[in-house]
This record gives sequence, structure tokens and C-alpha cells, in this order.
Amino acid sequence: SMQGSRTISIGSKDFTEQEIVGNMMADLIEDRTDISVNRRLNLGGTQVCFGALKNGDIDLYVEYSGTAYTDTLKHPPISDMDKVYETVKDELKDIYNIDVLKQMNFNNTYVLAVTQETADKYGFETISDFAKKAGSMTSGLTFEFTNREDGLSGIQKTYGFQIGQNITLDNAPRYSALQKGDVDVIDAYATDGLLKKFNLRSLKDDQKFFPPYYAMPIIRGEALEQYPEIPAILEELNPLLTDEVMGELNYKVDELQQSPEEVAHEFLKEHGLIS
Ligand code: PBE
Repeated sequence: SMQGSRTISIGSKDFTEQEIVGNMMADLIEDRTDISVNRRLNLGGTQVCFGALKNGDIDLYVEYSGTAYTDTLKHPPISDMDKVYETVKDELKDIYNIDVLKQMNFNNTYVLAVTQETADKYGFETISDFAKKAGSMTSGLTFEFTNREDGLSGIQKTYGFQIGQNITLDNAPRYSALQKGDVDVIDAYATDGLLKKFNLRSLKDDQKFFPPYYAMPIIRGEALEQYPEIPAILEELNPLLTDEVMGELNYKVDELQQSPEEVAHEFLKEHGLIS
């Protein structure tokens, strides 16, 4: 943003939670300040969003600690939440002049999910249980999961399996493919509304492969210098947005067909964060 223009561009990835939280941040900044907000939501995946931030096409979006740690900074996944956060905070600042704000209270981890029927049929409780049968299974995985080190390749190495077959699917279609029996397992996101709707079984990550994925706003250094009031405003969301609350908000969009704008706005009003 040019000096003096008092505008901030907020981006988001292309899934429901990202659009909800992006709208919440936009609403809060518009309510509390004279900064005008350019909503550039639903941009694409992690690399698209991070690239846009790096280039200055956007100023702010919500990333997840483990995603920055593994996918952006190329570290092998670890489970220490503080170490992941501190490393990401230091390295994004040093390498890219991007400031990492405080972590929010929800951890949107990847989970491997199967139907209750599949879980009962094969006795699947953990990913280790699944690994023994993986060679005869078909997965329906998102493009990112298929291509990330904290995704398919890493989990196969850690648990020592090779999936029989994989079909790459988008966010919503993977749930219907699982329901129809076209695939046996999907990479769900822990806060997905559809995980609850379809009453799926999340396989326990018994080898602790996945890193923590706490949501955290990340902002260009220049934008933070220009608008130092922003972190305190966004932090008002932190005590409110838990895993459970995020799951309910995502459900309102993915199942009840409300818009992300509306869900964000209503939530902020209900909690007295905007008038
Ligand atoms: N996640 C799970 C992914 C998608 C959902 C938060 C780790 C990510 O956007 O990085």
C-alpha cells in the first residue's frame, strides 16, 4: 500500500474457514479504523497466497503455523508448538520481512478421515492401523496434500505405507466421494463443518507426524509499520475462535449455505466486537 493511501488488502486461501476469518479481519479493521479494506479473498492455495503477500499484491492473510514451517520454510515437520511458532516468526521476518502476529486459539490440522463403516469393517482407530491395509485403499486427497511434505509423501514415509491409488479432489467433492464409496479415505481439515455432518472417523496420528497448525495472521512489514494498530484489533478474535467454534462457523457455510461474509459479520455482532 502506498504511503498516505490508508488502504489494506486482505487475502485468503480458497476454503471456507479462510473466507470467514478473512471477512472477520476486514470487518474489524473497517469498524475500528479509518483504513479502507480491499477484500481479495479466495485467491488460491498456500503458495498463491504466500506469493501474493511476498510480492505486495496483498498485505495480510491468515496462515497456519505448521504450513509456514513445512511448506514455505521447508523444515521437516515437528510437533513442538512453540518451536514451530518461534521458528516461523523469526524466519519469515528475517527472510521476507513478514511479521507473524500472535497465534489464534484454533489448530486446523490435517486428519485422515474414513467413514464409520470403513473404520468398523477394518478396525481402524489409528493411522498405523490404516497403514497395514493402505495398499488396497483408494484415497481422495486435495491437490495440496498430495504435493506437500507434511502431506502424502511424508505420512507414507513416517508410517511406512504406499496408498493403493489416489484421486486428487477439491475440498467439498472429497466428502461426497467418500460418502459414495468412490474413495476410502480423505485428508480432512480438523475444523471442516462436513467432518461433523458426515460423522466421519478421524484416524489418530499415533506417530505424531503432523505439526501443529495454529492459525496466525501474517502481515507485510511495511503494512505493519504503516498501521501499527492492527495487531491489537485482530487479537480480539483470539479468545473467541476455538476449534469447536470454527467448526460450527464452517458448518454454517458448508452445510447451511450461509455466506462467509454473513457468518463472519453475525458472529462479530453477536460477540459485541462490532456494532
Ligand atoms: N491446513 C489444513 C491446510 C488446509 C487445512 C490448515 C493445514 C492449510 O491451508 O495449510
